[in-house]
Amino acid sequence: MTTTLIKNGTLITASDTFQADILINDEKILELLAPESEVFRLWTGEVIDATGKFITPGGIDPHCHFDLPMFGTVSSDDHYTGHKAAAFGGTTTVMDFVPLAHLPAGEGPGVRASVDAWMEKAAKAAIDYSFHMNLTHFDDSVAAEIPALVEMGMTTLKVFTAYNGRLRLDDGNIFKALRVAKENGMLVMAHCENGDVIETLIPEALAAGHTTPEWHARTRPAWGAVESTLRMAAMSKETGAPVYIVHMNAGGEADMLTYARQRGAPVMGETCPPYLFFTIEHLQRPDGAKWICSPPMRAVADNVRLWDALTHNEIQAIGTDHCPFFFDGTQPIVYEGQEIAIPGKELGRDDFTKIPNGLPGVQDRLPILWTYGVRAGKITANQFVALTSTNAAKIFGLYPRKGALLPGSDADLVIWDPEKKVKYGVAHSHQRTDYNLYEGWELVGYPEKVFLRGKLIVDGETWLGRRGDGQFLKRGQGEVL
Ligand code: DUC
Ligand code: ZN
Ligand code: ZN
Repeated sequence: MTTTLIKNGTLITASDTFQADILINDEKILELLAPESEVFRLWTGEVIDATGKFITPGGIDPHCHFDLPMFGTVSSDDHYTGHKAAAFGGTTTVMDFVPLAHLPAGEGPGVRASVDAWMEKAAKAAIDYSFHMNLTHFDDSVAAEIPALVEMGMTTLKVFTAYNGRLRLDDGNIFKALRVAKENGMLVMAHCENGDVIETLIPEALAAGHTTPEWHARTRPAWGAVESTLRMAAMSKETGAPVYIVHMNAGGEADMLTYARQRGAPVMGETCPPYLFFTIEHLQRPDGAKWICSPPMRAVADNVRLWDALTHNEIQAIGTDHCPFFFDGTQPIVYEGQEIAIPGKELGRDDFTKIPNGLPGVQDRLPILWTYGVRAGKITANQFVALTSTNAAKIFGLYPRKGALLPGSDADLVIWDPEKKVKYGVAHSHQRTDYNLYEGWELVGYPEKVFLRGKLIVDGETWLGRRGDGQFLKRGQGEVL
């Protein structure tokens, strides 16, 4: 049994900021006591002095894609490298999505087989993790396997209103899936774009000779995301099934979310940092492929509206949609002493439809939001904790084990040096790719020590975590916030 005392820190939770000493016993927070309390004055065990430091619960990123095959390649962080990068950025729990395998006829719908295959990939986990199930086809046999997911602790399904003929379910099947989710106490996550409009615009753009990255955004219009968000909210209200809109990118989506919530729809929303900072103009740069993901970057007015929605608590969580690819996957980088190159964005040099969709971000999320959200006065430090940790723990059925600084919670903690200045970028990042979206950005405040269930896994620039130490988290029913 190991016990550690973290003294003199300023604790920041989703609701309060206060001075307290934290006693960690093995994997759990045992006690929070007022500074200089009698018990701790007599303490002879290990002490970490956090004078002048902030302490937050470990970040929870509910939206990642590790080791995901797509576009003839694979997202370049796996369940070890992505977890390690997350930890360096102060995140101690991640969730990623299990693709639903299409098995040959007679071999069942494939839900269990798909989960088993993903469990194997995640055996190298370095932080705690959990899965969502992608519902990319739906019929009675799939519906019959859904209760087994709940037993396995996977209480979330993801549906897509885009990617026709691949990932998309039509509205009728989404409606039926929502009913099944409601019966089983599950949450449905939704990727909202208008698949029919996209599939019309892409061939037209290519036929007109438009092949550059900006056409990725031009063929995936914001209004499609807006109406699809309202469509999902309408089905949520009709069925009573909670819905979580992932990666909200258009300002109008925030309007629709608020409209629906004010009318009692159990719908919640997530945005991701790139949608707060970048626009279609980034796709017009010579290296515009670095910003290609779906849904795409929008306009400054969308950045502004999304920030406003965060300030006013209209959006409940900030995930990353971490799905990195190399910018130039023909050139190796060195990761943990080994050269590695994974085909990436160069696959679409002459055709935007062939550029792998996805961005790095699992490490960047907390430090970028601290400086450019909290220090910039857009969100408070308590909102920062709510949006990046506590709300996700509640929504996804992990609270108060995760996302809290409470006696009995897992001792997942981040000790921040609020004065540390960092010129951020790829050299500072442990994400396994050759670029960073925030290259050269000046940060003030950075995670200094990160604990996973009481174990110090990041100490400054030193990695103390290990492959296989991450635990699969069985989640219960979440809350509608
Ligand atoms: N969007 C991306 O850009 N990549 C992975 C999945 C997604 O929805
Ligand atoms: Zn998506
Ligand atoms: Zn995603």
